[in-house]
Amino acid sequence: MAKSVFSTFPTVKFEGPQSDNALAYRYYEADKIVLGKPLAEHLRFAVAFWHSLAMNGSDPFGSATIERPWMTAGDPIAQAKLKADAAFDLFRVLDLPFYTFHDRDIAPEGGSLKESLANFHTLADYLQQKMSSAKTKLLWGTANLFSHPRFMAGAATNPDPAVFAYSATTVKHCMDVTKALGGANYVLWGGREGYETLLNTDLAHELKQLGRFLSLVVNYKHNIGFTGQILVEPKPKEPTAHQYDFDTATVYGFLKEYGLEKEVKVNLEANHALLAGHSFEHEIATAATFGILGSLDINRGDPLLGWDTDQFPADLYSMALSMYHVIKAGGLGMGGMNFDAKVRRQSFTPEDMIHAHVGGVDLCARAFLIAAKMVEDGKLQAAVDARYGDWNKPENTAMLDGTLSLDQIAAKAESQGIWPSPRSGKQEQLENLVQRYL
Ligand code: XLS
Ligand code: CA
Ligand code: CA
Repeated sequence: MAKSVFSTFPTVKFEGPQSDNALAYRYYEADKIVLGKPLAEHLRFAVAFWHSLAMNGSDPFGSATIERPWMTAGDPIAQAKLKADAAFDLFRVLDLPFYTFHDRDIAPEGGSLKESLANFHTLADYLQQKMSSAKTKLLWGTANLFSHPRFMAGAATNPDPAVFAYSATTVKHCMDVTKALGGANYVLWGGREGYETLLNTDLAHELKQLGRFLSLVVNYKHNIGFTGQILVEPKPKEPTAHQYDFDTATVYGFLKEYGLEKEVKVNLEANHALLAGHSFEHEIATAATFGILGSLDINRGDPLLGWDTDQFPADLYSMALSMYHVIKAGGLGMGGMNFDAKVRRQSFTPEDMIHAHVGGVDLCARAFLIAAKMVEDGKLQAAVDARYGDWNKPENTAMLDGTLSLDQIAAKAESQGIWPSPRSGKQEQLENLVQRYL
C-alpha cells in the first residue's frame, strides 16, 4: 500500500490545556468521565468523507487548490481505494470514533445505474475490510442526490418519476451498505428538494412525493431490520431558493402530516440553523421539545455572508449553549457530532486538515465541559424553574390541564380583579452567569 498524505503525522494525543503542541488535544480527553460516562461517548465525533477527502478547494470564482493523489487522472476504482486508504490514515491520526459518507464520496459514478451501484458496492466492501482493522465506526451513510445534473429539479420531488425511481434505488442501496457497515444512522438531506419558482412547480404534488419517499425509506428500514435512526437534515435554502425541509419546526410539521414523527429524527447543522435565521441552540432545543433530536453536524457559518460556508467551529459561547441544550435533552444517543466542515481554500495542505479537526474537536470538548458545569451547578435551570414556578399552583395548573374553560378562567379573573405586575426576565444577569463558566 502506498503511503498516504497523512502517513507522516503521529496520532494526536491529549496533552492538557497547558500543552504548547499545536497538534495535541488540550480539552478532548476521550476517557475522562463527565456526567457519568466517558467524554468520547457523549460527543461521538465523526470525520466527514466529503469535506476531508473529496473537497478540492474550488469555489464559484476559482479552480481547485487542494491536490491529492486520488484526485488525479487514473483508474477510478483504484483512485477511490487510494482515497479510502488516506481516509483511514486520517482517522488514525485524529483518533476519532466515527466517520460519515455519501455514496459518491467513496465511489465514482459509472456509465449506467448498474455500473454506479457496482462501483459503490465494490468500495463499500473495501471500507468494510478497512474497518475490520481500524477503530473508526460509521456514524451515518447518505446518498448524494444533488450533484449530478439528473437531480437538478430534485430527487424525491422531481417532476420526472424516473428520477424518483432512480433516487429510491440509490437510497435502497445506500441503506443496505450503511447497515452492512454497522452504521448508527441513515441521513437524508434534501439537497435539491425545493424549488426555484412556483411558475413551474406543483408544490402540493412535490410535498406528497417527499412524504411518500420518506415513508418508503422508513418501511424499508423495518423490512431489512436496520436498527439505526433515520434522520432528516433541515436546511432553509441553497441550492434551491425554497427548500422543503426548512428548519426543525417545519420538518416536525411534515413528519406529523405523514405520521412519521416517531420514526424519523433530525440531523441538525449549525450553518443551516444560521441560514434559517436561528441559533444552533434554538434548533437543538426545538428538536428536543418534539423528541426528534437525532444527531449534529458541527460547523459554523459566517453571519456576514448569506451562504453555507461550512467552516470549522470557533465560537465557544454559542457552542457551550448548544452543548448545554444537548445535555438537557438527555444527550445524542445513537447520534453524534459530525464535522461537516471544510478548510478554507488557502488551507490546502494535509496538515491544515489536521489542525482544523484538532481545533474543532477541542472547541466542542471544551464547550461540553463548560456545559456540564452549567448543568451540575443548576443555577441556570433554577432561574428558569423559578420563572415558571407559579404554574405549579393548583389554581394555575387547572388552566393548562383542561379543567377550566375560557369563560371559567375569565369569570375567576374578573371576580378576583387580577392585575399582573411586570416581572424581570433577568437576561443580563443570566448572560453574566454564563460568562462565569467560560
Ligand atoms: C449540505 C449538507 C450535506 C449533508 C449531507 O449543505 O450539509 O453535506 O450534511 O448530505
Ligand atoms: Ca450537513
Ligand atoms: Ca452545510
